[in-house]
Amino acid sequence: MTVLRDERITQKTNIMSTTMEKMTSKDYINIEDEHGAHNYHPLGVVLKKGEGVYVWDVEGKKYYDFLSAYSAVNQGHCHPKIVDAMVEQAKTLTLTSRAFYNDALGPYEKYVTEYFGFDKVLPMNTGAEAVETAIKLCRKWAYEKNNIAEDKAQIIVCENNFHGRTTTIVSFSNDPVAKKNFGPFTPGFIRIPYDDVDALAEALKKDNVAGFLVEPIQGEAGVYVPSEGYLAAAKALCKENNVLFIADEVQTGIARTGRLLASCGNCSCEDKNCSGTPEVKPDILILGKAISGGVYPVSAVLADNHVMDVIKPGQHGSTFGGNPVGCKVAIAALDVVRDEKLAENAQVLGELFRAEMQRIIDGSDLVLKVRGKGLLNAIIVNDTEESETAWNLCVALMNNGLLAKPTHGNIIRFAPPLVMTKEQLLECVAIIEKTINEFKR
Ligand code: IF1
Repeated sequence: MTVLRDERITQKTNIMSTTMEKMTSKDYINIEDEHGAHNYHPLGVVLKKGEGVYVWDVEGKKYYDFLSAYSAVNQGHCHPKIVDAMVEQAKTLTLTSRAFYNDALGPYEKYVTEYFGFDKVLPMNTGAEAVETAIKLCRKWAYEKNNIAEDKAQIIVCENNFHGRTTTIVSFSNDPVAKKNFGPFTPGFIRIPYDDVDALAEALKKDNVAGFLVEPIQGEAGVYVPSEGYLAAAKALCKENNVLFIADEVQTGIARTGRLLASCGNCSCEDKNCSGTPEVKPDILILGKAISGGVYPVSAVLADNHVMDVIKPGQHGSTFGGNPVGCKVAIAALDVVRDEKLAENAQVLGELFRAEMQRIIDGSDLVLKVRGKGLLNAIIVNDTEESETAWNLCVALMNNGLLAKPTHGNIIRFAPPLVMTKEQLLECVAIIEKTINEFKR
C-alpha cells in the first residue's frame, strides 16, 4: 500500500511540475486562494523574478518595484554580494542554535554594534520578535535598575502605531482590523498622540513609566513625518525622566530615509556628511527588514551595557536568532549600504521625487499631497479612506509597469529600492504622471 501511495504522490508531483511550467498568474492566484490562509489581499500580480529595482511576473512582464517588500529590499532584489554571502554560508553551516558557539555570531555582533554605535546586540529574526525583545528588555531594566515595582511597568506608545502583529504588540494598537477578536490583551501600555511633545511630557508624569516606544516616521499609518526636532525633544524628556527611548527603525532604518537611521534624521544637525551616528541616540534600537537586504529574516535589538546586561543566560532567545547564515547575510547587506552610499542616494533621489510629485500634484485634482523623507514617501489621493480610488490607481500603475500598494485607504506608499538611479527614478515619475493623467475615477 505504501508503494502505491508513494507512486500516487510521485505521479501528482510530476503532474504538478509539468503543469507548473504552463501555469498562468491566475492559476497561481487560485492555488493560493484554495490552500493559503486569506490573511492578505495582494495586488493581482504574480512575481517570479527580482533583480535590482525590477521584478518580473510569471508572464514575463517587467515592473519597477516601488514597495521594496515594505522597505526590506533597500539594496535591490537579489543583490549578488548578499546572495553570495548567503549561499556560501548555507553550504558551510546554517544553524547551531545558541547551545553552542559558532564562528559567525561573534564577528557579526562586533560588526553590527560598531556599525550603529552600541555596546551590545541581541539577535532575533523578525521585526515583531525584535519589538517584543525590546519590550521585555525595557521592563526588566525598569524592575532591576530603575526601582519600578515588578509587573507594574508602563511603556508609552503612539496612536496609529505599527510595530508588528504579535498579541502583545496588537494589544497597544488602535487599529481595529489588526486587533479585533485577538484578545485578551497584554496590559502595561499608555497611548498618546504621535508628534506631540506635550502629550509625552504629561504621560511621563504617570507612575511606573519604563519606556517610550516610537517609530521615527509612522510608516503604516501613512508615512507621517514628525515635526523637526520632535524626536530630539522626546529623547530629552525621556532622559530627564530616566525612561528608555526605544526607536523602532524596522521600516525607517538602514538608509531608507536618507540617513543610516531616521532617528538622527530628525536632529538639528545640518551636517550633510553626518556619519549617521544618531544625534538622537535611542537607548534601545530595533532593526529588521533591510538589515538583511530582504534575503533572509534578520532582526536586531541594540543597546548599551547598562541596559542590555540585565539579560542573563536562559532569560530570552530563539532557535534561529543569530544563526550563521543570518549573520553573514547581514554583514554583506550592511556593507552594501555603506559601500554603495545608499543613504546619500536616498536623500538626493527623495528630494527629486517629492519635487517631481509636487509638480504633478499642482496640475492634478486626483492627488492632494506628497510627504516623506529620503525614499520613504506617500501620496494622499483625493478621495475618502473608504473609497477604492487609491487601490484602482495602484492597479493602473501596475498595468503601466510600476508596483505600489495603498497603506491605508487613500494613501499610497512609494518606496523603491535605494539602489535606483536618477534616470530610473525619472522613468518611474513619468509612469506615475502618465497614470495619474489618464486615470478615470
Ligand atoms: C504585514 C509596513 C505593516 C514595521 C515596523 C515592526 C514591524 C514592521 C515599523 C514588524 C513590519 C510590515 C509587516 C507587514 C507589512 C509591513 C507594514 F508598515 F511596513 F507597511 F504591516 F505596517 N516595526 N511591517 O513596519 O516586522 O515582524 O513584519 O518583520 O504584517 O503586513 P515583521
